[in-house]
Amino acid sequence: MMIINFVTSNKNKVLEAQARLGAGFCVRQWDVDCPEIQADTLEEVALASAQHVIEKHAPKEAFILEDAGLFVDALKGFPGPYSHFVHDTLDCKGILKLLESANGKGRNARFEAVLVYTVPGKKPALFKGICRGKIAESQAGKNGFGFDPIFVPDGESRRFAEMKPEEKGKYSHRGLALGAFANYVKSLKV
Ligand code: ITT
Repeated sequence: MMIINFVTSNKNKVLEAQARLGAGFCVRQWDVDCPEIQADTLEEVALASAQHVIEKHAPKEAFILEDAGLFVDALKGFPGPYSHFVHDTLDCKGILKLLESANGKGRNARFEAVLVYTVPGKKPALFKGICRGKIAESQAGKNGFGFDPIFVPDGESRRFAEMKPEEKGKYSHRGLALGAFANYVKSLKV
């Protein structure tokens, strides 16, 4: 069993990671103070956060952390790396309002996640996951977090918030990044 320290303030991310990685991994939340810088790409934000954790806490164990965001086509990729702030301010309702006159392809969007894996003394490794889909016309569902009540992944008719963590992980940006990470750590062991 491999222990994974996940630096995040978000319990849902830990739940999703455990559901996606399964029994061979034990995901532990490490909720250390980690200010999120504002930058134009998820990669920059995630790497800066990892660097902050290393400098401030000098961890002796490996850890992962992740930065994610929702990119709406009709809004030219907004809110993207600003998703946390926009969720706190506009919330799902605000995104629906911005898309009021959009239909068909105009509601296309994607979630992206960049996961950083840091082993003490080594260069960080990055894994990216992209999940395409669309913004629903209304909110529904109680599961998940953030923009899950308004996002329908391609190939599904349900929103993320209407799925169990295991189901969401099959499609999600986080699930895809975690899958690539799991393959990487497994490949190091053989
Ligand atoms: P961290 O402590 O891990 O940073 P966070 O909730 O701030 O937790 P992010 O900065 O990675 O997470 O994500 C920014 C926002 O993007 C987040 O607040 C959500 O509103 C949204 N988001 C990211 N992943 C999501 C997902 O899987 N489902 C719904 N919304 C998501």
